[in-house]
Amino acid sequence: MKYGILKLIEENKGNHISGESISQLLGVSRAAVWKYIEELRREGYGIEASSRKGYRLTHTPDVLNEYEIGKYLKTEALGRHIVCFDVTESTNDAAKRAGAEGAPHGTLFIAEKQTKGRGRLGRTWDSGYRKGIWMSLLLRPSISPEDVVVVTLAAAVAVVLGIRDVTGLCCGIKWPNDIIAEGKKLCGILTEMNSEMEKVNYLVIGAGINYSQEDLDFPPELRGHAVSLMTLLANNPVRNKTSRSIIVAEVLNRMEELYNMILSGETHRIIDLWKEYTITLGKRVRVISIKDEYMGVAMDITGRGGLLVNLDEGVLREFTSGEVSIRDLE
Ligand code: BT5
Repeated sequence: MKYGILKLIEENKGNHISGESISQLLGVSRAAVWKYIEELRREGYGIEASSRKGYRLTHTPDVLNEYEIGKYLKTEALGRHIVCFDVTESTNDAAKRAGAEGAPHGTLFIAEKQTKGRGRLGRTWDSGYRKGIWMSLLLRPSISPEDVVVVTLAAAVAVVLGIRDVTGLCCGIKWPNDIIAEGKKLCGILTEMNSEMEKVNYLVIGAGINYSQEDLDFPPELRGHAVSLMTLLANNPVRNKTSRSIIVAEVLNRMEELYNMILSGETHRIIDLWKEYTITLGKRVRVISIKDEYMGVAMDITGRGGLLVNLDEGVLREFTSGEVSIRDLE
């Protein structure tokens, strides 16, 4: 109801709409309309109220909610249920809990701040209040567990394409799924799954996209290594037309296209797109696996998303997990 009222006010584009009209159109009391307007103002919407003329929208804040994201969504399933938190520990944890409780395929969990944002292997993900897009998507794909890595690759491609669609900015993908711009990390992706031997019960794809941090907003150890979208768009007029909601929606729009390709057996198209945007292939890399460290040249990505490296000792080896550092970026 709250966003129904907002929609009516917004549709009047700069004109006033009376409380009476809203209450008649939506079938709620005028007192209720007033209460919802107050809630919207607390969320940051500028709504002017005049006793004679009614309400007028004067400012839309950069908040993440189902209404703002929904304006730009073209999907059928992804993001059609959205759970928004002001503060939560980790949206991946929220998505996993909901996954276990039967939440529908495509549900999006998104937070203004995470207090325990996670990276891979227990690392932390810095997730400051309203500074980024901290989101997790719950998927229920009918694929086998070994194909999950392709969904992760698709998520990286979706972030790159979504950002490019909105801003024109071209980012690169560092294997397996870091999004890099100007040599710094703009986004990280954490995929977690609940599966049986043959079957995935649900998959959670978490993405953290830095949006408005200045260098000093990052903890000291990340400065110079992390970057935000607004920093990348400094002096670019697109900056003022971009919002976190648009980016979220466009990433989901792209993700649904790619996800449908996977379901229809076209995983090679995901791999091809991933290769088009990667900055890893053809570079000298150091691969750090759980046990060892290797040096070589990254040659290719395999059909199941592994990285094929021509090691210095002359052997070709596939890595399916591990850390890669690209010598040129070090
Ligand atoms: C990742 O891990 O890059 C996956 C990050 C996923 C974060 C999202 S946010 C929504 C969802 N909910 C969660 O709890 N997580 C997901 P990894 O490859 O392990 O990289 C982690 C490393 O990136 C850290 O050890 C830092 O060095 C660095 N890092 C931490 N915060 C960062 C940030 N905001 N921007 C850039 N780098 C960061």
